[in-house]
Amino acid sequence: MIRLHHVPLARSLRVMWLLEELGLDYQVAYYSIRDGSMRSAEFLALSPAGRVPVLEHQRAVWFESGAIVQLLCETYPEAGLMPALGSAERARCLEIFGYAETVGCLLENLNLNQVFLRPPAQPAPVVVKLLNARLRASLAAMEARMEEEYLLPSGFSAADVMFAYGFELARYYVDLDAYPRLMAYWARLRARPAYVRAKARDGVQDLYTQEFYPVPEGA
Ligand SMILES: N[C@@H](CCC(=O)N[C@@H](CS)C(=O)NCC(=O)O)C(=O)O
Repeated sequence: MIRLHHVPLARSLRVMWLLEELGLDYQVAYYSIRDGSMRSAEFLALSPAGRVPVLEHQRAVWFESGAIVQLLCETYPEAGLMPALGSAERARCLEIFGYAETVGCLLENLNLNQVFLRPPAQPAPVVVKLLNARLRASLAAMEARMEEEYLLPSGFSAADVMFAYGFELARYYVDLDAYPRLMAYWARLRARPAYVRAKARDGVQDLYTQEFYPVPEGA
């Protein structure tokens, strides 16, 4: 039995996409960040910080998207979605796993300021401006390195699943046309049948109510 605990458009989409790439059967338990369902005692027993993703995999329970992605790749090595232990590409792959969360944390902080704060709380314009600049710099660095079709020279891998999720979300905060190589890369990834299947199961997101969140005036 495999069950993914998932919020539409959250980091659990990384795991959903990988499960589809691996061709595994899985159930999905859907949550919302807004309705309190992730603060239930039952969910907190699975996820100490009350976050998604959580993956129940046979008798194991795994949290943290990067760890889950790595564990799945190691459990199903025949899919070849992570380079061999000790190889130079493995090092690059793990760097990208971490980098994906550098981007993920910037997005999370932008979300807190721009999406989740409710009046009378107000976003801090200077903080949003700084987060936005850091996000643009993180993407620009990847744009500069994007020389191959995928992030690893050997081809599509779990590193793409980890990083591309954040690139997809960054569109709410930055103009992605500033990164033409990443845009072409993202178009290749979006066309993958496994990604299309994952999006079909993702569900309807209730996080973003605008197409774009500019840096507030006066920053
Ligand atoms: N580093 C963790 C972060 C997990 C995380 O923050 N998930 C968000 C959704 S993208 C969440 O569950 N947020 C719930 C909340 O903030 O209450 C991972 O990669 O799994």
